[in-house]
Amino acid sequence: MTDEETVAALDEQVKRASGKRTRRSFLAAVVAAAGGYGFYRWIDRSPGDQMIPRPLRKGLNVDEAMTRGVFGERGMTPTYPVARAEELRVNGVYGLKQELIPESWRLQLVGVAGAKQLPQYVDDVTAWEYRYAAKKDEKDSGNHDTKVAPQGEASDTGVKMSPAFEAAFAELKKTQGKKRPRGQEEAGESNDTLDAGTPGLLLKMEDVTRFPRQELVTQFKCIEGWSQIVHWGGVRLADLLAAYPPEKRADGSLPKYVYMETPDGDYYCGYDLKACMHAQSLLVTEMMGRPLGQWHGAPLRLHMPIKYGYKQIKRIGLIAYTDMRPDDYWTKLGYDWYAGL
Ligand SMILES: Nc1nc2c(c(=O)[nH]1)N[C@H]1C(S)=C(S)[C@@H](COP(=O)(O)O)O[C@H]1N2
Ligand SMILES: [Mo]
Repeated sequence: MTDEETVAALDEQVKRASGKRTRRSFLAAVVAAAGGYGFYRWIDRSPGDQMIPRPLRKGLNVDEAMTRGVFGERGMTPTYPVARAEELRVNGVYGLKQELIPESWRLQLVGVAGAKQLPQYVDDVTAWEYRYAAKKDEKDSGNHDTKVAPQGEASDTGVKMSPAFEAAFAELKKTQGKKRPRGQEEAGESNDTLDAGTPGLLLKMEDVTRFPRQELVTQFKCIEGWSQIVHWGGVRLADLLAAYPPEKRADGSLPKYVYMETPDGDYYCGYDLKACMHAQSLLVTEMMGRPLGQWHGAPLRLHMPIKYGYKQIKRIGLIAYTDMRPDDYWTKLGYDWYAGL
């Protein structure tokens, strides 16, 4: 999509906010998808590498260029009957290790056009204080096994520390007040953590769930090699972004990226704006017909079936538009940023 097309898509999403998707638009999508697939097969069967448009080859690996060039983040993921859906395992709990008090949740939105005129505007979104339940059990603190949901917080107490570390930690706590330092996991702090004093919106859950409710039964794929069919419920990320569109740059174009992170900044993901505008990219509040559980990312997580699981951030605290390719937890540790399927 060009920037103009993305703007048009955002406009289109606003018009559709009534929730009425016409049969014709669905048909057009089917025809477009089928056409895309035919074209893909044609390229697939073609000899040599000449079929890949030259600009796409630059700096990109062939797989990514093919997917981007042919589908342009628009290809639709297959969907399944609800009966085939199963309980999703819990995998990866970075950013979830403290138990968030649901009432203290807000969605920070940064880079929105005309934000100052909106009732949810605040001068400093980073000043919002997420509250966490008191620790119940310290015995699993420091457990970084991503397969196991920890019992308590990875805490600053109950862990044996060297005197030198203890002194350094005490110093850190003094400078940071009572706030837990951000980026407590292997990949460390994000390069895109907001500076104090960043203005933006603080949305409540009702600002998110006011969009047409969507259900989707799709395959969730983790790069570790497993996949599961899951029943999701929520709203389209595109609907939220269309309602709070990004500020345009000086030349009238839109920022290319979206950045998200957990309230504690321990887990973070970067996306192309186009991937976020995909009709199957969902802000999830329900799984398997029930409210989303803590370990699956309550109160709000992302499901983006055109990407691997590691892009499907749980417990979203911040969504920010940005011009520069945002930092990404697993990319920092060597995984592909694009992560397309
Ligand atoms: N906050 C957060 N989100 C996350 C992760 C994580 O560790 N923390 N792991 C990712 C990975 S690698 C996967 S496979 C999925 C797993 O989602 P699930 O636990 O609901 O199955 O969450 C993704 N989102
Ligand atoms: Mo994963």
